[in-house]
Amino acid sequence: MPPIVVSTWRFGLAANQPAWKILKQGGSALDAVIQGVEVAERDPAVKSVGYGGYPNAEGEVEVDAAVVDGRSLGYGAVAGLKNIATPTAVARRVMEKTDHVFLVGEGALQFARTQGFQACEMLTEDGRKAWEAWKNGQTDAPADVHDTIGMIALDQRGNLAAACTTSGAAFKLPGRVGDSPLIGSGLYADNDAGAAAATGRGEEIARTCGSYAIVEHMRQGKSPQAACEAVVQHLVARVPKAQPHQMAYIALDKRGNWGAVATRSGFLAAVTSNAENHLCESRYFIDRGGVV
Ligand code: SD4
Repeated sequence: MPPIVVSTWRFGLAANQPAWKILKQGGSALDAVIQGVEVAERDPAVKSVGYGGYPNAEGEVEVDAAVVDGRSLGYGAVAGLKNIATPTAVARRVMEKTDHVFLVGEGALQFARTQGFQACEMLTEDGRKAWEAWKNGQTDAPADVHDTIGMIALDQRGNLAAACTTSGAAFKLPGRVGDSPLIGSGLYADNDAGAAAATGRGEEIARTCGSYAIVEHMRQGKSPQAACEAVVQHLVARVPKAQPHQMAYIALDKRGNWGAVATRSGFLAAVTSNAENHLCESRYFIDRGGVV
């Protein structure tokens, strides 16, 4: 099977590179997506993922992440995790080393420490300045900072996997969790059908279980592109509050065809395979009153 990796936003292209190296060498889709998203998690310039993400209303960075293994429908997730720069790797340990699928807050941190993850300060100088400006009323919370990375991959054995990792909404209420770590909303993967991941305002995305719905549409025979379109159309029809916001999905079927659709213009999917290594602006809805 020719491998392929697809991820969200401009920085997805750099994140795809270690993932692609693993896939090209015959490694697993699961290893690929976890190594891939770690690039964004460790990058302080990415303000909505991992280290350097914008903090919550109390000035603490809380991150959420999940993985889904399409071979077994294995799922692991963490949310409200503080002081760990690589939450997706912790989510994998939850999946592989515990009898559970989801750990939150202090329990997730304790588990990460027992697994050997180093605790670190996640708030950078830039993050602190942005938080202080917001707290002092000098700026509004950025309504649409879109930096969450979702990554989906197909390996040479035909296995699919998905990862999704975020620091969530800037200056959120402590404890707030969006769609990203929720199976079926932020991500999904099933070797028998396909994989999908989401980015954008989790309060709206979480309502329609869109990643699961996309995979089910592909199972019924829709292309990844048609599956994403159906789900974004359903989202904006059923959740009118979604309309002003940028929300996007990426999808991959079990043969390596991919698709991407967003509610608004400007969404970029990063695609890396033998044939492609580039950013693609996805088709979008709303801005021009329909499918564009
Ligand atoms: C969240 N979906 O926590 C994430 C944020 C995001 O682009 O994707 N921003 O709601």
